[in-house]
Amino acid sequence: MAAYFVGNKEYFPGIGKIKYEGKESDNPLAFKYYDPEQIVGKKKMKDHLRFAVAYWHSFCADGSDPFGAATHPHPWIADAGNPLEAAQHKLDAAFEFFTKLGAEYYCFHDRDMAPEGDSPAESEKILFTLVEKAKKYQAETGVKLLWGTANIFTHPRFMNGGATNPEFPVLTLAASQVKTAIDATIALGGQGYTFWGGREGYMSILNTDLKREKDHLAKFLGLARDYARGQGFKGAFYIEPKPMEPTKHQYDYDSETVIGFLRNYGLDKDFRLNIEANHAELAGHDFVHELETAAAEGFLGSVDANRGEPRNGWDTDQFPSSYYETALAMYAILKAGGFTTGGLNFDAKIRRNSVESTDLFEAHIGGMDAFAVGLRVAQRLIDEGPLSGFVKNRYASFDTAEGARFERGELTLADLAKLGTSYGKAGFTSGKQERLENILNQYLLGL
Ligand code: XLS
Ligand code: CA
Ligand code: CA
Repeated sequence: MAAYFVGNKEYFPGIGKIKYEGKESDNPLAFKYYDPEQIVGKKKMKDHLRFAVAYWHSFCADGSDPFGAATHPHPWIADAGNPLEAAQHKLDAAFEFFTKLGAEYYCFHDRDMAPEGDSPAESEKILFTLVEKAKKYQAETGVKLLWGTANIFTHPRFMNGGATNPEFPVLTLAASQVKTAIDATIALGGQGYTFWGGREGYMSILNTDLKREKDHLAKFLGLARDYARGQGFKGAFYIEPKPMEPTKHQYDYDSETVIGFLRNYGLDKDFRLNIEANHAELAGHDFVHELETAAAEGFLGSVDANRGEPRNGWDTDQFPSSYYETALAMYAILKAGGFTTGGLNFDAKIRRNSVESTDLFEAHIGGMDAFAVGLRVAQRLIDEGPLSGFVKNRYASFDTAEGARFERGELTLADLAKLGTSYGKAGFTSGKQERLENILNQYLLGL
């Protein structure tokens, strides 16, 4: 992929294509571990990791927070005469960034790419002006769309929800946005379509018919799927769990909850999960717990690669930097067979005080290096099996004889009880947690 800038202006001047220079390099604008062409296991690093840049954080977020004004004055907005022109320049900047960084994928919401018009029809027209341009840039650069989505949470009309809004007219407006965003995703050859229900939950149970809202959500998701399939969409649908924020309670709380919900409403054939590290933390789980829970039931689809701040109770969306976390995450992903339609989307933003244009590059470089390290450690763990061997052995008593009969469903509770009287003293086998943690540390440092 050649570094490319489109339009007339270079938005990241002085920065060329980011290269792999290896771990001895002290160049902040080079990869130390992410070597896209390097083979790990049976695939190239880039094909394992399938990195995506999040349009909303990298090109729309302006550094503002509830206590302070914007700190990231984007040149692609400053040099535009109107919102449509700004959106076009933003697209130019985005493709310049993707290609210089060497990320092969991106993800976007409808409203990230294009401003809203005065009516749904006008909004659709504006979005498609940008989609046509994005399609051309994709063809020229080889960058692909990992997934698209609709923002049905920012506009004030969605203050009481989108698909779960108590007012039917609002639900129809949400539907018109989702339909158009699906059309845009299909037009761009998107490999997935994501639903994150930021306002699909409630603030107060006193004004909420929880059962009705969940039924509406399920119906809405089913209709969206039917529409997309009818239009020939072959990709994956993702639900992205998050327990709260901006609602007090979000229906898509965590992996386990979403899997139950999908099965309950017969949506489990088409929908998979998009797991975000920061959301896992907000749900009181480890990132790897959410991944393993999804993988155990065949629901692991894609990942929003970021991190939270354990001492803050909100969604800080920081760039991933912990090798420990990325190694465990990649271990879970590789064990599940790796990504098919999914990938690692950096749903992460640079800090409010990261105000130099190189900061956005350094943030992504660090995240990509962190996952490259995680991948290599995970592949070694798989090849050499120090953890899986232990785990397998731990359950060995279910592999043969009566244990195996229990797993096959051939024993009754009375059978088990009878066996129980014959075993005598059992259960005093070490879990060896400390040894396994030591082994993991050895592997982490063994690069
Ligand atoms: C917000 C979510 C959101 C989704 C896409 O917390 O992470 O950005 O990923 O709508
Ligand atoms: Ca996310
Ligand atoms: Ca988040």
